[in-house]
Amino acid sequence: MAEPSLARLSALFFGFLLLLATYSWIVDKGMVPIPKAAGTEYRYNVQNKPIHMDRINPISIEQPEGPSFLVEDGHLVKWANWVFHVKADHRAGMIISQATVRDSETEKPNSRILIFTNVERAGEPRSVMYKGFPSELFVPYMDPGELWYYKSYLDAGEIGLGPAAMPLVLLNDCPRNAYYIDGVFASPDGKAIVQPNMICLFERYAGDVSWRHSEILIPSADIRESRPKVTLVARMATSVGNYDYTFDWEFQTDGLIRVTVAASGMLMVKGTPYENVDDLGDKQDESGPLISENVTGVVHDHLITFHLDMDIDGPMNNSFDKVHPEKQRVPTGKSPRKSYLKVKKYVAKTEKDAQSRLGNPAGYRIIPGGNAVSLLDHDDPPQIRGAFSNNQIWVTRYNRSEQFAGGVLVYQSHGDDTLQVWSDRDRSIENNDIVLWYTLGFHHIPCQEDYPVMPTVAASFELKPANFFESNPVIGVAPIFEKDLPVCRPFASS
Ligand SMILES: *[C@@H]1O[C@H](CO)[C@@H](O)[C@H](O)[C@H]1NC(C)=O
Ligand SMILES: *[C@@H]1O[C@H](CO)[C@@H](O)[C@H](O)[C@H]1NC(C)=O
Ligand SMILES: *[C@@H]1O[C@H](CO)[C@@H](O)[C@H](O)[C@H]1NC(C)=O
Ligand SMILES: [Cu+2]
Repeated sequence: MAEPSLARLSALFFGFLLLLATYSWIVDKGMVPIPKAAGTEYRYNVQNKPIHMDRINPISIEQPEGPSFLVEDGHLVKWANWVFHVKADHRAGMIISQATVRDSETEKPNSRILIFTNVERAGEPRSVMYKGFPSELFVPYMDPGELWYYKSYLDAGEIGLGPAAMPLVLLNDCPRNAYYIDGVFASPDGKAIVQPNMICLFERYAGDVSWRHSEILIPSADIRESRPKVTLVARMATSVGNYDYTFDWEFQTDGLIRVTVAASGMLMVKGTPYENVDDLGDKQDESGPLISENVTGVVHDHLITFHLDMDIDGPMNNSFDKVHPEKQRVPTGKSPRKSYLKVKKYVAKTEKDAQSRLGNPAGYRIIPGGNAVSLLDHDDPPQIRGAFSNNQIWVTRYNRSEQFAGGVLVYQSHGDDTLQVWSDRDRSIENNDIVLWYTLGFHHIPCQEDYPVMPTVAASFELKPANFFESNPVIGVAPIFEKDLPVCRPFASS
């Protein structure tokens, strides 16, 4: 038997390297029919669609005395009882930071300051959120086939929501009363580039009610109080390839912050030999429904994980409470009632304790809205990289290196620097500087109406004061009267 020579060993070694280097190949699965382009035009100036509905007249809201917000130094926004900082960011698109809300009941001697119109405002600004932004946007496609299995995107880290944000479309992306802010980014050669009109700020009045009460028990008093709900919205829209996402941060005078993500744009589609579901017979197209002739809309998820560094009354001594409403049985004979709901509360001590689907912290509650949890197996490679979507809610100890839920460097990452990994360290989060992470999302099962461009689908969550104020903070706000507004009468009532 010949001794294995060094030459043979090195040949083996380099052969192995060669094997690694050739671990890529071209796959030809035959011809896929290219669908016809008919009916895919969506530009207003080019398409020629018959109009099938009555015209909606141009619409905007009136602000006869101008907007009620101020933008100082290009970024500091002051409106009603809120002050916050807004900036364009390469990776997160838009970051809201240092949000404080003024509370009239925490007034200390000499705390009155002059803001805006030289009118004294009572109370102290109280810290609510140090920093909030979409930290990652995970879009795994559900086609395990050879040509599609790798399609699972981490849009914030791989592409950047900032540079993909084109200028907003005036009057259509934001209403006429909007104020625009430019984004400034570094280009690959290090030069600054300006993205004009990337963020808009506007006051929204959608005809809703902020609070109301009519006194029915004392009819002689004729008490009927109601206030219109006016909010302030900071918005940006990003076009990450085929998809468009609009991000809204909406501030209410009652202390609530609503975050909404709205998805529109184009589906990522796949060619198929089928023109009609009848052609499929007993077969089912594994990857998604037929949405047009020879076009399959591949099923996928959109999961957006927000980094919410809540600093309720300052960075320190924040905790996360989980509040469980639980059904209780009344012991027989104790009451005519048989059951009632009891709220059980417990403080999450460590990071693993706070890995829950729902939770209500003291001070501010997180109120989930439309959401979806990833249904991929935890050991599936895309899910290891997107492991921050394993839970809907996480709470971690503040660490300045842990900003982006998929890790600092996500391009071709293996998932060793995700929120799941950080949370598994199980650090103490009670009475600490903590960060809340919330995942909002959609399972997207395409349908014909999503083609050629899909109508906007939105999901949101709310950060709502809970025992933060002493009482309803908007009681003191004045109602509006006809004399405050320009003459405007509905046609039907004139
Ligand atoms: C769909 O594909 C078939 C081939 O499988 C082709 O004959 C047909 O023309 C295609 N139809 C359209 C509308 O592209
Ligand atoms: C935080 O809590 C500790 C006790 O847990 C207390 O000693 C400290 O004063 C608190 N700090 C603040 C800023 O409230
Ligand atoms: C902060 O985060 C980085 C990255 O996850 C980690 O390496 C480091 O150990 C963390 N520090 C603490 C104190 O947890
Ligand atoms: Cu989708």
